[in-house]
Amino acid sequence: DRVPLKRALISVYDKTGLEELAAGLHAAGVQIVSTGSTAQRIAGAGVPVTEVSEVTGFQECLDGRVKTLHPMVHAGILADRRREDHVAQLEQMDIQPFDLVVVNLYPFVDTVRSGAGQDEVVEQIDIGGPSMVRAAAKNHPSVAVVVDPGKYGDVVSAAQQGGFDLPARRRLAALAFAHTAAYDNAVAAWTAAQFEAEEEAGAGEVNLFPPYAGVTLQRAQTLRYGENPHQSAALYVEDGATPGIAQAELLHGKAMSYNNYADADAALRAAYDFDQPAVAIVKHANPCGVGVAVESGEDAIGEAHRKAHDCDPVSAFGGVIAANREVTVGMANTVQGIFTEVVIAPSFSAEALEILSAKKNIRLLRLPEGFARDSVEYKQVSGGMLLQARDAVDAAGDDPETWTLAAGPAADPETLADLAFAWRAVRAPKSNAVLLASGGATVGIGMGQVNRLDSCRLAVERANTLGAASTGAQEVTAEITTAGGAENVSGTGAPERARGAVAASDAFFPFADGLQILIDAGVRAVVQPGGSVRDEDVIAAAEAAGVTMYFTGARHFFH
Ligand code: 93A
Repeated sequence: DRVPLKRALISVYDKTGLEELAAGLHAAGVQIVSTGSTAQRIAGAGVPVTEVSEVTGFQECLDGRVKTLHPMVHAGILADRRREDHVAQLEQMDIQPFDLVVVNLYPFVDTVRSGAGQDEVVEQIDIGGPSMVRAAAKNHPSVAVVVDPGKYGDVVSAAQQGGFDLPARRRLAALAFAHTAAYDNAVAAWTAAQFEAEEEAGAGEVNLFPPYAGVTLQRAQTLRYGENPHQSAALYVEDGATPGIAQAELLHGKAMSYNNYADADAALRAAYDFDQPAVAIVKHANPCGVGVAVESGEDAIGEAHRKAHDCDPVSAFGGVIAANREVTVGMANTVQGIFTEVVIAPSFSAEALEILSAKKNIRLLRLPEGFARDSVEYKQVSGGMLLQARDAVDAAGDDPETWTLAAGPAADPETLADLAFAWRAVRAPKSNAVLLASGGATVGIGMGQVNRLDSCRLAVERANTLGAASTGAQEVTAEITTAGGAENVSGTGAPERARGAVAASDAFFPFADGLQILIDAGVRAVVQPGGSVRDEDVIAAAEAAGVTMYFTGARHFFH
């Protein structure tokens, strides 16, 4: 059931690997027909090629809008060679069949993402390309279709070996249909978005062009199981997406689990909010410690890690650690003494990699080149999905220079630096989030509570019961974990770290009671959005205690 490759039609926007493909096909005796700049490139490589206009007897026209849309091309692709009547008709009309179609499409999605105007985007809606791809995919009993330059090696091998067999042609056809479907989905989504933007004045500002539209999702990995062992799960990657955790490379350790991926992504969210060397340790999608280096020495990232760890050594047991700088020997030496699930970072020094690789159960993950967060976030809801522009610490009000002093004396530079740190860090824990910080480190995080009062209590309690009698606390953790549970355990002899710390709240205090808990615990300065109807009560409580309080005017819920 192989169809020998005698005549190929090649029309590609992305010219990657084109010369090698053409040379390989030619050497295997395949005749090549091609369009404008594709043909030029092939001829330039010294490979004989026939212009498609020679085949159609018709010049490309309308600035290339009509190049291959012609019966000499489409009958050549669509004739079912198993049918005598089709073969006879081709002969009658003097049309030669194609056995291979290699096409990739105009870069529609990339053009949208580049911020191009409507006319420019419209010009990038490929019509002739998808027509050839769909025709060839439909006629896969007679024709092989290739849309992915990554497959050119297979094409040349097939040409040398008498063509693709039927199962291979069927697989190629399925990929081709998925490709044109995703492409048209992107075109439809963009067209609708233009329409909506024009209807709702001002809505055009945020381009919510769905990141999944026009993107072919490929199954990259079957995961052992999902959030729980009875759930099946897989990792999919987006072709051409901003490189992220899905493209990270596992340098050491067992395969990543579903929860590892989710937690590592949450840790990256926290660590990459900072310009300085920063580390975040995550458990169950929430940070249990965030630290930044104040000194810019050789082991700055090690300093950031130690600070993050000392926030809550109990919870850091079995944690997922993200660093926004190369992992150094200093950091590796500390981490190797702590049971850790995953370390993810842009790189690892050779020695750090050696030290950490000695541990069998740790997973070491290197971020891809050009790692960045997607500009749009999406979340499944039953029956659909929610889309939003990504939250970042770039809202009006996030810059401390724009904060309003609402109560107490203005902060000295050191306090202000701690407040700025706390404000960045409080974006990472799930709402309601209240976070205590000191010296570039979190010292108590209250998160995920259904009221802000409980988040305040939790932050204070953690600051005062966990932490940096840190070796002691680690020993306690190890004992308890062997006994079967590490949660809700107090370290012994921990210092009262709430006293003198600063606090940040991800949204305003609806009443003065939450703030009062922080004040009673000795917190010296607070930053919060402000904007509650009871702001006056909240301000009065801060004033009465002589506590500094800034309003940002921005909030950072994270659900
Ligand atoms: O403008 S089109 O929609 N009209 C066509 O007839 C047509 N034929 C091929 N676009 C068309 N193509 C596309 O041109 C292909 O999908 C490919 O992306 C590109 C290759 O053109 P060139 O060889 O001139 O670079």
